[in-house]
Amino acid sequence: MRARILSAAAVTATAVSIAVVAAGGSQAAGTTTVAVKDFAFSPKTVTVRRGSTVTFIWKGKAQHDVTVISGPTRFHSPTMASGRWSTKRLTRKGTYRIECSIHSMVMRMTLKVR
Ligand SMILES: [Cu+2]
Repeated sequence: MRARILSAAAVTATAVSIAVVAAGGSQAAGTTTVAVKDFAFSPKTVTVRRGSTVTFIWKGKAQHDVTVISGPTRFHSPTMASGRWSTKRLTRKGTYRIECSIHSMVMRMTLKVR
């Protein structure tokens, strides 16, 4: 009886950890979202599978952009104060260093494609 209770707890724990991964949006192929706040990207590090896209969602009031400063390919968004912008499908593996070019001292993030 005790073993059955423990195993139910283990199943619950597994379900919770899957939900956490989904909320973090760090692993699944498909679309991952990143918040563009005043003045930080959130999360600061994102890992996606090759072929995924990343959608940036503006949450603050200031103008920001999304600019790759180093990585396998370069891309950048328009400068925006609201709305969302998505990358194309990320087909090249590697580490992309991203910043908001307006607030590059503080707004930086790392996108890993693997
Ligand atoms: Cu900015």
